Amino acid sequence: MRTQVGIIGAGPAGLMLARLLQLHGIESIIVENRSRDYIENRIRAGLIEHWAADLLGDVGVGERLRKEGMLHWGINVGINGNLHRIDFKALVSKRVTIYGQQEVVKDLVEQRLGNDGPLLFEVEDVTVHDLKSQKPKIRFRHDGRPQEIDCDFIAGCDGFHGICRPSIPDGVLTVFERDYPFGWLGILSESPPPDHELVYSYTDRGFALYTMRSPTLARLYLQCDHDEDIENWSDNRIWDELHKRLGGARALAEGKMLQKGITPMRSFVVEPMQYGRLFLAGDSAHIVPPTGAKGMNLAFADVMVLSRAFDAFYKDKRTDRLEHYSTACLRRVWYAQRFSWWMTQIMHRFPNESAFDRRRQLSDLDYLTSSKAAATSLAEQYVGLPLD
Ligand code: FAS
Ligand code: PHB
Repeated sequence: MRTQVGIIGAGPAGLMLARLLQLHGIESIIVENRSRDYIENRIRAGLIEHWAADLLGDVGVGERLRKEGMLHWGINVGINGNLHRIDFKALVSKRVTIYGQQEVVKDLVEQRLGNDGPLLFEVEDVTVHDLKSQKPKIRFRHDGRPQEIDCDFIAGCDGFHGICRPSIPDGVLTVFERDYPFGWLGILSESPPPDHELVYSYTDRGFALYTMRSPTLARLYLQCDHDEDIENWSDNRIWDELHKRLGGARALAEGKMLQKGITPMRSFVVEPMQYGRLFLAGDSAHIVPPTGAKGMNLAFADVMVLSRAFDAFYKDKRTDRLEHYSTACLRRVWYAQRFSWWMTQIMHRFPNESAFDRRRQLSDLDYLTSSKAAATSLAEQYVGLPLD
């Protein structure tokens, strides 16, 4: 097979890149090692920044988002049961949209297959080759048969555990990382969320986040130990802790738990985000703790930069944007890293924190919820900084 851009991974990054390239008249083939059913039911992010929701509309996959997505013009920050609302409309005239990542994936897959865009599911043994040549290759097995795609470029959109980043020779990439001494125990429950907007709750018992997928489907998270075993958490114990960490600020309805799991918390960035004709985008190049809800949005920002660079190459034979790809992306990546780290350290209890740090953290929360300037800073970053 031959194409202009070979894309590895059908997550938000890979699918959005393929759509943007299609709109620029650039060919691509997506190879994905999971089934369609698996990727369309994988529960992950749920919050879409202002510009990213507009982008989904602009590329023609905004219809269901407009009908089913929930526009939020603010969030609540709870401090031991006292809720303080951060009013995005008043502070930055922008909103966020609550719409499950798997719904975004479903819409993009439907658009792709609906337009006969090549998308191969359940491929195996994917490898990349000749990355420093003018004709890099993707090799894999599909339906048991060895296959090869000749490309001009390869986009590594295969997530944190993919094969693209590890395919770059040792010594080329610089890794920046931080692990956090806790994780998030997340549940999906057939019950109404405690508030029509998100509640980020700091309590002496630890952090909790009360979000949703619909007015009758709550998505709830609890800070837990990083090496926690989900077996130790019965449904009753989870509900009991979720009530306690709401601190009576709102009533919390219980319901049937449809899914529960633990997500580790890490900050991770590799520089540069390219090697020869291999370009990394999304989680394959960077991971943020979900506290700032930046994961999926950063993936979209990367492929906006990458698709424009490919367009400049094919339309005007320009290579400057391709050469500048990493630098262009990394400024926003580090903004998101800083914001996600800051949201994480201000909202969570850290084991072995000093008495000084405890007081400083409470003062940080007090300043955030009583200073218009501090609230505006959070708001502008939370709704999504404008794309350069
Ligand atoms: P993805 O990981 O989404 O997609 C990569 C794709 O590549 C996958 O479909 C994978 O199957 C495929 N792939 C992997 N290896 C391959 C190979 N060798 N060959 C072919 N295909 C391959 N963000 C938030 O903002 N809020 C959240 O609540 C949140 N929850 C999360 C929970 C979990 C468990 C995880 C892992 C992430 C979560 N995130 C959350 C972050 C998440 O939204 C990511 O940022 C987002 O999925 C990144 O999109 P992609 O870069 O496309 O990577
Ligand atoms: C979610 O809805 O899953 C969600 C929202 C905000 C976050 C993290 C997760 O910060």
